[in-house]
Amino acid sequence: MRRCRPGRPLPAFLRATVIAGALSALALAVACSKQPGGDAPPANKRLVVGFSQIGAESGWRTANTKSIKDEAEKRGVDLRFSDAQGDQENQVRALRSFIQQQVDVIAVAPKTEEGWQEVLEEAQRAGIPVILTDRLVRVDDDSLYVTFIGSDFVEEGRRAGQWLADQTGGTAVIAELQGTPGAAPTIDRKKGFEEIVARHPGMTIVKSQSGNFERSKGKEVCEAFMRSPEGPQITALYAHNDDMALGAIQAIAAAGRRPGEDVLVVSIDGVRDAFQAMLDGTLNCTVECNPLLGPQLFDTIEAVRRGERVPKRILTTEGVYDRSQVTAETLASRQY
Ligand code: GYE
Repeated sequence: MRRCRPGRPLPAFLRATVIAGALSALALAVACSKQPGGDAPPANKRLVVGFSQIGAESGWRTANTKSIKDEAEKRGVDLRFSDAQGDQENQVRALRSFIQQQVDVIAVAPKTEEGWQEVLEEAQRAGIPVILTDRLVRVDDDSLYVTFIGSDFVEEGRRAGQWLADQTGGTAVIAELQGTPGAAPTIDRKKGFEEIVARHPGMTIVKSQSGNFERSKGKEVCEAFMRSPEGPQITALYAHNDDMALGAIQAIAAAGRRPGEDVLVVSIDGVRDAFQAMLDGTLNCTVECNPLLGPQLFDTIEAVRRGERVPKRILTTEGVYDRSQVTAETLASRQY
């Protein structure tokens, strides 16, 4: 269990179960090994992994980077880490550089879904397996990547919507802060949430705009929501991540409304600051999305290097936290 500290029992609702989504396992051994005949590499050769990260836009991302770096160090992996500073073109350049360096495996957290076909083909031609972590891409041929390790973002959106429907008896005037345009979690979290809204005629989304997964942008966009003609009617804010919700909470308060009371706030991630806000009473609910993907990522990379088959989709399961469940102890036990 990745989030349970050894020797320290946690409440049942904190115990996250990591499940390997046993979906269609593809024969990956051939694509995943540069050895003739698919033989595993010599055991004493240090594994070289190139990892392209999106940037540092949120608390989630910072925790994700740390998890991956820590795990690489623990396992003695030579990690070539590249921070794209929020620019997908830098990610494509990083992948090309990893190909040139002939790394053993490439891992990437792709900023948006589109724009990966060509560079993934280049990696495939070079015989370098690519693992998608955190976010999915849209490509013509899914043999261009070995597996996708990450959360079910549609389900997260549904969970946020369901929480709001339950809380309000299906009546809410909603403002939505979307994540980065074109990013898998933005598209999917919107979709899942809208599915639930569509089932409740009393729930309407009156505002929806991107806050780019950033706290400052979330605040700025929410200020505009509050100033708009619909502003005074808004009774709920749904943010695609905690950071934007935390920015929005400031904007709601500045507009003279009580966040958590006059305007219910629900978001996704479950970072420590969100738990603090739930304790303070300004955030109502966070849907967990676990960033601690390092152990799972390197387990998968090592399996690929051994020539083993891995599932095409590796899923993490996560919980939903309502502020009524949150205590100082819950906050203290959060690892991110
Ligand atoms: O929710 C957000 C981050 O891709 C799941 O990206 C990730 C999202 C996460 O910046 O906080």
